[in-house]
Amino acid sequence: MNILVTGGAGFIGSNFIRLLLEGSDDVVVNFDLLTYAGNLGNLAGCEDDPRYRFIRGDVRDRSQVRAALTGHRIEAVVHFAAESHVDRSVEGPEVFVTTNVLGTEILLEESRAAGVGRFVMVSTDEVYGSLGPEGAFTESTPLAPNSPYSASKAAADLLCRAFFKTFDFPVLITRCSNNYGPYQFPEKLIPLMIANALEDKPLPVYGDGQNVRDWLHVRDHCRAVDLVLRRGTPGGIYNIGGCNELKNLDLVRLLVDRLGKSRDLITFVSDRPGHDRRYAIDAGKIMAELGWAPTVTFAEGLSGTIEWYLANGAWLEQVRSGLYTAYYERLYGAGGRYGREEDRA
Ligand code: NAD
Ligand code: TDX
Repeated sequence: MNILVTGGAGFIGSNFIRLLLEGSDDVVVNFDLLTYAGNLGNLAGCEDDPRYRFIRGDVRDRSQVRAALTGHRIEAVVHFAAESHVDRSVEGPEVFVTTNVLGTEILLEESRAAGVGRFVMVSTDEVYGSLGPEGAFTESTPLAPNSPYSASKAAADLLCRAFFKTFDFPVLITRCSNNYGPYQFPEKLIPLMIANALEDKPLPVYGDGQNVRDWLHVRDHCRAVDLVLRRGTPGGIYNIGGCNELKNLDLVRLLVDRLGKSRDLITFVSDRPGHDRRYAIDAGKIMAELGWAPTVTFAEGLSGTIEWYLANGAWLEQVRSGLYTAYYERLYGAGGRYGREEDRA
């Protein structure tokens, strides 16, 4: 197959491209705008593979999307490209609407016109909103997004559903829980805490630190997306999760201990506005229908991830330079949304 992967220079997209190049005969076209989150360094070593091509393009640009689809005779699309960070969507929602909603709509229309035979929408569990202490999201849980990020993902997810219902366009939707692993941008919880701890910088825990996330290794997410791409039922929605719930504070303590740092680095800061309390995924459908199950235990996945960040200081240095520094200061510096209470006083 000729597969267009959007957002392939990001965290999950680059791990997915590596999986495809290692385990299939497919031709892979990576279509990515290279925003602050996109980095061709994430694909180091793939450039020389004759089955891999890169196009710098914007999913909001219809002519670029059309040229990529027709120029490479694309048969399947896996759509990862998005603005993906909740805190940034609190700072500035607009780009989340243009990229995540309009970009998805353009990609759907052009893919349909180009006769694409499979279209995987990489959605998220955040479209379901927040859970109380019991229960888990199933594919029929009503959508109730709480952040501009999750609202934009829900809009994109529903547009995909509409293209299936209205045009019989073969869309497949995945809704996964929190990923971790190599190449994750250090604005997200796990790499941010590792990077700060290595420099003995404060570890900002939002609110009371009791919010719960369900963590899945990125490799297992990618395996699930690959299965849905090849064997999923068109129009189907597939939840993906790790059955691995952790409170943020427990996770941060675990990281600090593994890194041999002091727990005194942990700093409670203001809560994230609209902060979802708990996510938990019922992944029974993909397990029963496609035979998927997580393979990486959290203990081995977290150790491997810590080792990866320790061994890739140059990568960390590079992605944290420039614009990221300004973002970090704006949010976490004195007077910022997540600045320390004592700095604010
Ligand atoms: P990421 O922010 O690391 O990567 C996003 C990529 O999209 C970047 O390479 C960026 O350059 C590219 N991009 C952004 N705007 C673009 C545009 N207009 N045109 C083309 N490319 C553009 O994100 P990620 O964590 O790898 O997430 C990938 C996808 O998976 C997203 O759709 C996200 O909503 C979804 N998801 C993520 C998680 C998670 O835990 N990270 C969980 C479930 C679902
Ligand atoms: O500095 C921090 N302190 C903190 O307490 C950061 C960055 C986060 N947190 C908390 C907020 C969340 O409860 O940690 C938890 C995880 O935060 P993020 O890493 O920002 O992830 P989350 O908001 O849960 O969203 C992620 O999972 C679903 C991805 O970023 C999304 O793209 C995906 O859809």
